[in-house]
Amino acid sequence: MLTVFSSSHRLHHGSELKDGALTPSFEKPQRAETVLARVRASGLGEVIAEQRHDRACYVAAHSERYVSFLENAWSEWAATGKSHDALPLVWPVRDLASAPEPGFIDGKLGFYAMDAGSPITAGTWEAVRASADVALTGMDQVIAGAPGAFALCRPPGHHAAREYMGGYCYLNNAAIAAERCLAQGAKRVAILDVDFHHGNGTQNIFYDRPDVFFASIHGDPRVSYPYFSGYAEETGRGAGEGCNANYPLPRGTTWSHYQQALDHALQRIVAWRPEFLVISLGVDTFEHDPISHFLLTSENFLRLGQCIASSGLPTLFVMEGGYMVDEIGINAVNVLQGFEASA
Ligand code: SP5
Ligand code: ZN
Repeated sequence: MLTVFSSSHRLHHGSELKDGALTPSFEKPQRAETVLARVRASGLGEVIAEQRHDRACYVAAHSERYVSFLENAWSEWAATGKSHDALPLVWPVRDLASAPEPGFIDGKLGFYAMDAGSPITAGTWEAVRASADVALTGMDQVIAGAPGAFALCRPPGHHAAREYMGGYCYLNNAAIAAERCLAQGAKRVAILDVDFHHGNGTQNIFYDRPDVFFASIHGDPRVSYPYFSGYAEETGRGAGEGCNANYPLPRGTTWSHYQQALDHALQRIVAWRPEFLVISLGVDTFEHDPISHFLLTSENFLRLGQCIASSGLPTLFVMEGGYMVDEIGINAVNVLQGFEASA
């Protein structure tokens, strides 16, 4: 299987507000380097660089003003004399939600963010754009006929909604890849999100769309980030009703229970008859992940890849979360090797 990778991810490394203190982000450059090293050591296949894609490919999944915000945020922040990471400090909650876009960077940061976990640094935009290009380049390979491809994206994307960043995510790489399929002529694309956290951004982007089916298996939002979405009752809206499927699972979930949700999600996807499948591949479901609460083993990730292959669909794997850096490479590549072994 081909892997797409961009060294530009190294330009993004920042801080997050965790347990009330500013600390180095769990989402760090070493994550992608460890996965790349495992891809090479395992002989998975060729590694290629990303191809630059048009800005319109990002705007397909996001609003114009949000992409402009991401492009300009660092320079607007730096113009106020600051050199440390930009993080939001005020948000337009409930009754303030219809406020217009502020004209000053401190207000814009809260307007376009869901949390204080997504810092903007000097190199963030270049890394973010390259990460979306990695997903687009991988998707182009699958559209051209590859049965599978791996987009080794960093930063991740699935918490990024049409108009806000969050959870270490800025552009939604999986959503941008799905939009690419549709722009190239596909009629139906499915996205399956197996990251520990609900893919709220992907759900947001496609919630009223009949041409993209979104399924997510994740920690129950009653007790797990992002807390405000991921309930089973969220099934889509309007023309998109029935095209969104959430599988919230309790803390401590092991493979036997996880696999039941996975089989159900894959059955629904296959029955919906998509032309392509995008996997939001987080491996923070691992038993030793430092910020998550499922108990999958490294061996279980091989099984996960086998189950995905059973759908028989051309599949793009898009890297999302996974914070146990020692094993992130083994676990991510196990999914890909499990897929290849039974594809
Ligand atoms: C892409 C992705 O996986 N994003 C995850 C973002 C999670 N951010 C907040 C996690 C808060 C967990 N609290 C940590 C407590 C550790 N003791
Ligand atoms: Zn996650």
